[in-house]
Amino acid sequence: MADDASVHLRTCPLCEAMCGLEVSVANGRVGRIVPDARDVWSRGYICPKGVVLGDLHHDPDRLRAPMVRDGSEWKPVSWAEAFRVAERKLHAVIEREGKDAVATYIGNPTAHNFSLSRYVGAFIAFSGLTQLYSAGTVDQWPKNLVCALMYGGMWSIPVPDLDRTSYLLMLGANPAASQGSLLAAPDVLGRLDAIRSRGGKVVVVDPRRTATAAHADEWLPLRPGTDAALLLAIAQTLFAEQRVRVDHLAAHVDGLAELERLIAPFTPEAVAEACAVPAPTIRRIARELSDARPAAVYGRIGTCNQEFGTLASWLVEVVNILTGNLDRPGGSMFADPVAWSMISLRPPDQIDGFQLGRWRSRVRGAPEVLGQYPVSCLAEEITAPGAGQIKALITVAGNPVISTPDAGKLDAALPRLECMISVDNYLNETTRHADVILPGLSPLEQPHYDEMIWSWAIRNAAKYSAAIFPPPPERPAEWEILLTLAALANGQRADDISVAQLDDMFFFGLAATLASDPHSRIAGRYVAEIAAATDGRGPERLLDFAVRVGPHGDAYGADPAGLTLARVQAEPHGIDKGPLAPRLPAALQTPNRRIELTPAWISADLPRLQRRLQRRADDLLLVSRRHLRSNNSWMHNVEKLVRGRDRCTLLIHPDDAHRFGVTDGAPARVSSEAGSIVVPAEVSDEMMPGVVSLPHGWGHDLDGVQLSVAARHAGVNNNLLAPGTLVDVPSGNAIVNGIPVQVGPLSHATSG
Ligand SMILES: Nc1nc2c(c(=O)[nH]1)N[C@H]1C(S)=C(S)[C@@H](COP(=O)(O)OP(=O)(O)OC[C@H]3O[C@@H](n4cnc5c(=O)[nH]c(N)nc54)[C@H](O)[C@@H]3O)O[C@H]1N2
Ligand SMILES: Nc1nc2c(c(=O)[nH]1)N[C@H]1C(S)=C(S)[C@@H](COP(=O)(O)OP(=O)(O)OC[C@H]3O[C@@H](n4cnc5c(=O)[nH]c(N)nc54)[C@H](O)[C@@H]3O)O[C@H]1N2
Ligand code: SF4
Ligand SMILES: [Mo]
Repeated sequence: MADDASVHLRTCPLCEAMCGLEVSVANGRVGRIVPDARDVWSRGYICPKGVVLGDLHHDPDRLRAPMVRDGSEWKPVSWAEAFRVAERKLHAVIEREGKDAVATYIGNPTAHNFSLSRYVGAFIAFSGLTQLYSAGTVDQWPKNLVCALMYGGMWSIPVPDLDRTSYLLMLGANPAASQGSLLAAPDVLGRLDAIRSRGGKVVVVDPRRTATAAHADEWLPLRPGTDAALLLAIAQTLFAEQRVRVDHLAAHVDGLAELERLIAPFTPEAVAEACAVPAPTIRRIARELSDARPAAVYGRIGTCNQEFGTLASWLVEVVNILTGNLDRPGGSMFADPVAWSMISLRPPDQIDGFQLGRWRSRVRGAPEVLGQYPVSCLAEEITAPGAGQIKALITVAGNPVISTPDAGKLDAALPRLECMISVDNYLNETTRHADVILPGLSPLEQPHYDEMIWSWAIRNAAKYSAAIFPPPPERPAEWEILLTLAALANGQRADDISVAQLDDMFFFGLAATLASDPHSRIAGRYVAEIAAATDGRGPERLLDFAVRVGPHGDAYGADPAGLTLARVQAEPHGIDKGPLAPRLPAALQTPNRRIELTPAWISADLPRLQRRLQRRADDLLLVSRRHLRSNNSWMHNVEKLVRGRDRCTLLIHPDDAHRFGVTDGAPARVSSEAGSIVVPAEVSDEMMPGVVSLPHGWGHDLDGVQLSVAARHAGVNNNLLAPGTLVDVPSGNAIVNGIPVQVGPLSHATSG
């Protein structure tokens, strides 16, 4: 490995672009990182975050030993000691109150981490803990819900086929910053340019004229929260002008007539004022979409964590279907990843179609959706006394004190827990409340192969990266930490746990599940045969299995020329199996293997949208934004990424700045029903009037946080302004885009 000077190929684990990198190492330290031009997937693409993997690895603030808290003092302890403390604390709660008093919060890096992404499901299944919260309900829950109901899998998410489309309508996404989301594609902007240079068109719908909009033919500003109305009017136009062409989809779709009836009232004229988009523009977009062959509609975070996240996400699919663009090259397609992903399994309790609202949250009575309550319920479930009150919390790679609505309430609630255990690499705004922090390995100390992301990638490819540095002796990988925590939750003693045994249970359980699935490539095979053909443990064994049962795998001998993990490893720049191919009806997992166009759970929300169209427009709405050099809340501790101009600013249109007495560069006060913050204003006509924008992920100046660089670039937390009661009704997803706010100069607000 990495003692003398050496160069290592490595897939960047930081975002969905999955860029191939060349990492130079000398004397145990990471040196230059450059893009791997021969990577079959990213072909030399990179962003400024990829080059700081070494800074993350060597960050003195990154935890390398488990930490136990005593009052406000932290001390590093041995792993055995840390698990014993976790056992004592957790068992005390469970013995007295039962497992319902224990909640788990799963955060975003889970999706990008070799161990966590494969073992968080094992943790949930084996721990028997049912109070599950995640960053998913501030993110893509509406998409998960829509795809579960329409296509039968919560992760059966079609992706716009960027490289072959001739028209892209993109709503609520800014890949110039995010690099693509639920859309894995390196260099999205270059691909947008390519659409245009081959004669196609790109339209960006966003209240902000983003850097992505600069790569589009047309920027369409719209009032936050009204994407669903816009898309309804587009769909209505398609029907009204006899432009509905479901083509090849006709044989797979149920509910077309009902859809036409439901959306009839939503004419362009009926929605134009609420959307702030003129009716003729809406009609024109509908016609362009229907004339362009092929075309794709894509909606992301701005269409999800907003007032009508589910309706908007549903209508993205609906318009793709009505224009005949679902499952068509250049339209919106289902990936078929080289390595089979666990996320394609239906939850065991949802086999016969998804049941929703099976139980309700204790305090506000929110229905569960796909097994979760809105994360904004967490604070009240911790603080409101009574049976079922949450007394223990396990966080896994999450920073909800920054990332979730009503952040101040959660921050105040966490100290009331009797037990908090965090699997996390930093002592930050959330984990400072923990009793025990269990750090994972650095990404460079473990192999990498994305588990979920390939399920919505624009090509079917595969690439494996080996660890660059050996894991320090005695340090468990995160999959071992998760299995240990699961066993602790089940009443086992820390000293008695056999991780290997649990891992075998998990592996053979998965093998048995696929062997009994008539659609799998190992249908009817014996688990013993699979077991005999496999060795190793942990995520690598699972990965070998996933490759072998995948569409190009050897299926354990059924196709001897097929792929195994060893064969993937033999191609360090990756294996490319080409662009996406049509997958209907195989991609469908609905009980009748057909697409449900108008699920009742979703269409029941249309009256709420009707009421919004009647509502008087708010004066000023707050939306969120991302920056290329940030990653949610946790990369502000890298000097190279935070130096330069302050990025945590309130973007405001000059007319609004004038109207509210705010000047460029001066502090402004922003207030909402939930709270009030002070932040420098940045006056810019890139905002549409009536909408202001703040980045999320900032606010690092809290006591006890051990992030020396981030503390000097603290910024403010925009989730102090997001009322936790605001959720998209069908999904329970938080509304953090489109929050009514008041803005004024600091002086006014303080004297008033
Ligand atoms: N206002 C507003 N709020 C938002 C959003 C928004 O657009 N606006 N976006 C939402 C979205 S889309 C998301 S995904 C959420 C994110 O919400 P979270 O997932 O809660 O937040 P992150 O900032 O991603 O926090 C990641 C945590 O994981 C830790 N970590 C990083 N790498 C590793 C690792 O390898 N292993 C372990 N164990 N820990 C690790 C970090 O130290 C940090 O504590 O925020 C949401 N919140
Ligand atoms: N550099 C970087 N990359 C990231 C992340 C990061 O923090 N930094 N986070 C990662 C994560 S967890 C995710 S989920 C993805 C998200 O990836 P994207 O979905 O591309 O997210 P954003 O870049 O926040 O862009 C969202 C856009 O929606 C707009 N918007 C807000 N409200 C509305 C609305 O009501 N309607 C419409 N049409 N638009 C609206 C905003 O102005 C913004 O331009 O990015 C991922 N990649
Ligand atoms: S775009 Fe940047 S952060 Fe994302 S994978 Fe590539 S180098 Fe890493
Ligand atoms: Mo996210």
